[in-house]
Amino acid sequence: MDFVVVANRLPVDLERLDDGTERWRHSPGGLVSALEPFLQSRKGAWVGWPGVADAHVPAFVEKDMLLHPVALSAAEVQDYYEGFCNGTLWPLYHDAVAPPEFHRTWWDSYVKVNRRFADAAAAITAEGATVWIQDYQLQLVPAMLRDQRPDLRIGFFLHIPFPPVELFMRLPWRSEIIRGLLGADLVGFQLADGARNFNWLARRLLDGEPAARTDVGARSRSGAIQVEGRQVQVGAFPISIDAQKFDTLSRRKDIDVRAQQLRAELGNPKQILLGVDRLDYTKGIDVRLRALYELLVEERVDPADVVMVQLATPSRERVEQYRLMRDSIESQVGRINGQFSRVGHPVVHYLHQSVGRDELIAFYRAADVMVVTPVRDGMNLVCKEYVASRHGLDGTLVLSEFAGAAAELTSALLVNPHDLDGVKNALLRALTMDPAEEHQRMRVLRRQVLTHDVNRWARHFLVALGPQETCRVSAPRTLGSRAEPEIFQQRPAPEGHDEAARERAGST
Ligand code: GDG
Repeated sequence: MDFVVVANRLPVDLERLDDGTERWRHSPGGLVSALEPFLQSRKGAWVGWPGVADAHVPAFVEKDMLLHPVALSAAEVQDYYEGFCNGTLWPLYHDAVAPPEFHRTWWDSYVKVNRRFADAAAAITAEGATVWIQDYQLQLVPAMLRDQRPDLRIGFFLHIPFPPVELFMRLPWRSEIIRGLLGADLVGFQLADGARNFNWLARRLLDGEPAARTDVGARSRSGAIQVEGRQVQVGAFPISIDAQKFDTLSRRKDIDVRAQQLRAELGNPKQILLGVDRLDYTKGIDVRLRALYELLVEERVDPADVVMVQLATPSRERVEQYRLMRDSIESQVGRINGQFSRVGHPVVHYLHQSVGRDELIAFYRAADVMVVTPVRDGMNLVCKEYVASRHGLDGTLVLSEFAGAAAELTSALLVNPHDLDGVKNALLRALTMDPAEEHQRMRVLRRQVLTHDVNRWARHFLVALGPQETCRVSAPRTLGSRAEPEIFQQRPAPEGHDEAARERAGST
């Protein structure tokens, strides 16, 4: 294999049914949504855990990808996955919005499992090949892999925020993590802030080791670090979605019919607010429910006119913090419905389940206002999916400033999720927005999303990773009628505000 992705999860989950049989199911989540289309086109391999303990499954081919399962024992699921990944790193990297726990047994398991992933990747990768390691679960793999296979070109991308320096410094194993990441040739972050934090920490934590020196580039977006005679590139690569696919699907007649049907099933309210998230405490589901509750209490929103749909995909259900959060959100939903619903007409429709892709797009089509209020989010793909599904230019996006996507989607109604009055005002503004303003904002948002898709993200990353990738990446695709010329270069081009700024200035 000359191109290998290494991620905690495979793009399919193994399911064990009650009758003892097993089957594979496509797994939802940002990482899979982002990478799968790209990897399929490269016919590469994907190394990952199948999602259940003690599954010793041989490699197999699925949708043109070689899937290579890595087994985890039940104890490793507890200590590595639920423990160090989701009880230590996830909250710490999301601004410690929940208290991170530090346990040495969890760390030991993290080291052991990272080594297993590195061994698996080393075994199936061809001489001089490219390996792309994904996310916070595998931060030690770059250095472990380099030790075994110095011939490889190794990239690492972090999907979640890289925390401010003073938070990262709490981690007892901070130097080990930085050294693990520096095994890569390219370390990518969603935003320039993450890249800057990492640059600073690498300099600080490896100080005294003469081999490490950082040269922060002239542009703040990226820099390079010298480690043991190698150069490690550091940069920001904001991830995106397969925007063209969402645009095409959202125009399909059957999806449109289903969207109308959904509206009717919801009682044909004047307006529908929509939230779509993994049920996670970082996503701010509680924030939007509290805002809606207060607006109803203050009679600024009429429960006869407005319905909120919250799709909450089950997530990490064995982790205590997630169980507590679920109880709290469900009690908020119960309170709103108990106080403001009529028989047969709940104000909040809450689905703790995953829906199919077409159904999800039908919800995006049906919703007048998309509410995305995370207290911290690396990027957030849902808001981009909503925008890509609104070809009629109607619909309003309320978006947290603390989602990575806010740096690009500046024409959304941006809110601080900690400012409840601000969120309430933004919801009201969205519900009462004049159609001309709605269209103008959506036009700018769509231009950004349709010209900055996941293919572009992957291409930019791989071109920055190595010149040999330049000739292998797929040709630029035409996106919509106003496609942007694609520029191959070593460093990512400045993204984000430019497109929106030009549009506002009326120069495109
Ligand atoms: C991490 C980072 C970053 C959700 N419910 C259903 C469903 N989904 C899909 C959405 C979207 C994905 O899951 C969620 O992506 P997000 O980006 O919103 O969030 P995370 O899972 O936390 O992803 C995040 C991302 O990685 C990529 O780098 O943006 O910041 O936390 O694609 O559509 N899909 C279906 N049914 C559902 O019920 N079919």
